[in-house]
Amino acid sequence: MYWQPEKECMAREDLEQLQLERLQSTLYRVGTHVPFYKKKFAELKLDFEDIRSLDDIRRLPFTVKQDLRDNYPYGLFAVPLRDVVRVHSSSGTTGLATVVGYSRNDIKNWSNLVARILTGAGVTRDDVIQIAFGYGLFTGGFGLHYGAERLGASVIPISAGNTKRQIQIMQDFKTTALVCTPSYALIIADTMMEMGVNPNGLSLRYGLFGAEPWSEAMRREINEKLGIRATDNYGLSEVMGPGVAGECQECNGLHINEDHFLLEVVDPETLEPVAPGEIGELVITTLTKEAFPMIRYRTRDLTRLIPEPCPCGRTFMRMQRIMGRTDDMLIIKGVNVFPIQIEKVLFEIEGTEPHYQIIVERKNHSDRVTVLVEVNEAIFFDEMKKQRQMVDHIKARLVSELGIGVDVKLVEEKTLERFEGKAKRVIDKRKL
Ligand code: DLL
Repeated sequence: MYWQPEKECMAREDLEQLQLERLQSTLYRVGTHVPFYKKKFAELKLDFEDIRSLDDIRRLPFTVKQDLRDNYPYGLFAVPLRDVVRVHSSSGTTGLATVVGYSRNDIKNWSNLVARILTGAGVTRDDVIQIAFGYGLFTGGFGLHYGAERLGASVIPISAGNTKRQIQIMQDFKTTALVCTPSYALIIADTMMEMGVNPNGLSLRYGLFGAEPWSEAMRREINEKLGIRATDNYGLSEVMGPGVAGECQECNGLHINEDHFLLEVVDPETLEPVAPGEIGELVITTLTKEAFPMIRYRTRDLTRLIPEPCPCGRTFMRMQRIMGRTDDMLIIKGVNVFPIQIEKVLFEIEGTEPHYQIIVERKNHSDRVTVLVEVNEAIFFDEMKKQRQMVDHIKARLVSELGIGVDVKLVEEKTLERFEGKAKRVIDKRKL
């Protein structure tokens, strides 16, 4: 099932031609209307008419988060505010917020792109979609909302939080699709158990989760606990919000909406393209955005492209689920570790609860990592010996997955902080 089959199943040749035309008009737009780009192009003695092939994109400069901050609030807008119908903002964990804007046309495209992702996941206009992302400056709530309305589904704009009420509404309103972060989906599942609500008695069938990294093991856990089919979707406010890429029902990589975004994967150190299929940092250029175009935005997200065609019939390239952000990568004794690698191990161990936290400290000039993991009551109150065996077991599994040893501490159920939006998995005390 497709939302816009004429686009989603386009021949590659036609797609590339369309991308090039759209890239050229985007460059014209930013080169004439955005002083920041005008100056950068002039410094590089770059005439946007020199960009004659998609590969020529490598001649263009990168844009980074700091550029958005330096031009706060409206410096990178390519249209006058009069033509902006919506503003969103991402707070980020450090520094000044960044502001992004949308023209009426941008909102229309955004809605269609999100409708594609919903359709790809199996959702139709007959579905009842509960949107448990925050509504507000965060792009998750409104982004999914407009897409779901565009699809013609029945939308419940409940926003994030008040978990018991979420479940009550899910029962009463016969919700068929849940939209939120994967970590919040697990909190909803746990709360259901506490309330004695049997998920099999609900109408829930689909879960569309995104906005944070999650592992395949976490998907299995959510699918089992909620009795649904969970799919992953990706996006970021700097280039639009949700709607950049999403999984089809094959659940094997996220199709990138390539007619609106040009993606590159580069080595974060050298900034050169990686070999096809290799892991690197995702760099995104918007191809249709009017109010807030972005040229070669460095996302800091790590993934790899999957060049093989997908059995679903879409010709849009897939990317593997995001491994993590370069900012969240831990370097322990010289080895690179991502939180979802730790998550994968924890989810596979009998007796652990799907809630964990990773503490990083610097002791005696070297980084020390402690993984806190919740365990069920039976284990927590068991004899010391059994607890020690459990810790040793987890440590051994982590060593074989990560290649290095980390400390493990078992904590009682429900003691780690819960998040209704994006979960914060890593507490880096080196930065405090
Ligand atoms: O999180 C947009 C979004 C909302 C996407 C709802 C999907 C669903 P930001 O708040 O700007 O925007 O955060 C963007 O979140 O650079 C990634 O690091 C991370 N992220 C988003 N989706 C995924 C995902 C929204 N599916 C940042 N898997 C991005 C892993 C994700 N990380």
